[in-house]
Amino acid sequence: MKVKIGSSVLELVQGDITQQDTEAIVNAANRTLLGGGGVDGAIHRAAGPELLAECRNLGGCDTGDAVVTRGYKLKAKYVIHTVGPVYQGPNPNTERLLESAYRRSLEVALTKGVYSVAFPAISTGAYGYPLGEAASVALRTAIVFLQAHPEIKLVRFVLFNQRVLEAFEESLGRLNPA
Ligand code: AR6
Repeated sequence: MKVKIGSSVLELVQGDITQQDTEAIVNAANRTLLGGGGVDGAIHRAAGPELLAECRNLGGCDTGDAVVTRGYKLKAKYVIHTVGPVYQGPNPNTERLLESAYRRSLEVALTKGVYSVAFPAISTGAYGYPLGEAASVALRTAIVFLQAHPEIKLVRFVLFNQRVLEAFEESLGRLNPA
């Protein structure tokens, strides 16, 4: 599924984020930036040990913030590491932090002149954010950002399985961006 936001494209695909050829991919990391399971583990395995070596020098990342490293063995030139919130029930602060993780990732992409970014569904695995709600925050934030920053030409959400893809498709259908 693909929609135009101004002159940019927002795309939903099922797949593995480590295989993406966008200029940057986003990692759903934890505050230590020292690796973990899920998408974080997959990205570190695919990028090779130099990624962890660079992350060690960054001194961590706050929840809702993002930092950038090189992509090493990945096709993507950069990895943008962001930290989503752990879900603890419906709470405007949790939602604000998830929104911030997406927005800060895109702001960091702009600082590197990146024009294409692939995201996983941040916080929807180990961090337990309900899929439908996470999809709506993710898509709303990306759409608002693309409307303000046409320099980013492509935002691709890479959803790991059919269930996550369908949640994002339903949410995008409801948002119905012009
Ligand atoms: N490509 C795309 N999506 C993936 C991949 C992949 N290769 N692997 C998993 N997913 P999670 P979180 C999906 O748990 O909830 C880590 O240990 C998965 O199906 O990776 O933000 C970190 O170090 C789910 O929809 O991230 C943190 O400690 C989504 O990615 C913690 O987990 C996010 O699941 C972060 O938890």
